[in-house]
Amino acid sequence: MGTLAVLALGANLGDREATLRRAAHDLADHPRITLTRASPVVRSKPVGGPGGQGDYLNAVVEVDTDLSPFALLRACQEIEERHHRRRVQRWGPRTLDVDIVVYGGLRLDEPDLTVPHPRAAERAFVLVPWALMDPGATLEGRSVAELARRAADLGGLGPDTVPLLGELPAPGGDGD
Ligand code: PH2
Ligand code: MG
Ligand code: MG
Repeated sequence: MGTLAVLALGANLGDREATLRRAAHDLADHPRITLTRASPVVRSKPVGGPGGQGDYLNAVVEVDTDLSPFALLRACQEIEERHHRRRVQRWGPRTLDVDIVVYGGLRLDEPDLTVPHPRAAERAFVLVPWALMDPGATLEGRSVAELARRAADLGGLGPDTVPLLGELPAPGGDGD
């Protein structure tokens, strides 16, 4: 048993749903990452960034990993690159974004990585799928579901959700 981390996935270019699904499988296939839960996929209006972007699909997953936060970040970036992420413009359209939302109870503020994610507590496109995945989840002592209800972008979320993954494969390894 390593550390439980929550990762946020977003896509607004290309075959968004297929990309999110493949990214979840890529995470699950990583030798040092076990995918423990996955949220449904929600549709969301873009928050911030240049105008004229397409809608996003967003989801979150929970992983169990013995990677350090920076190694987990690197793994997320490798998966983004595999799905043709190009860093052109801050908050610009992207085929895939994979962000670390929380890493256990760690608080970290480094130039390349801040956890908890500095904007997660106010973004319905992270909070809503997270609360759907884990209704009892908390973020720094606050209910994720309650934060979701208060998020300014809540109205930009579509009412429809689709599953990210079917039943998760039982994690391998040597049991508990
Ligand atoms: N990601 C951003 C900026 N804005 N808006 C939505 N709806 N979904 C996102 O994933 C998203 C965003 C920066 O990473
Ligand atoms: Mg992001
Ligand atoms: Mg990112």
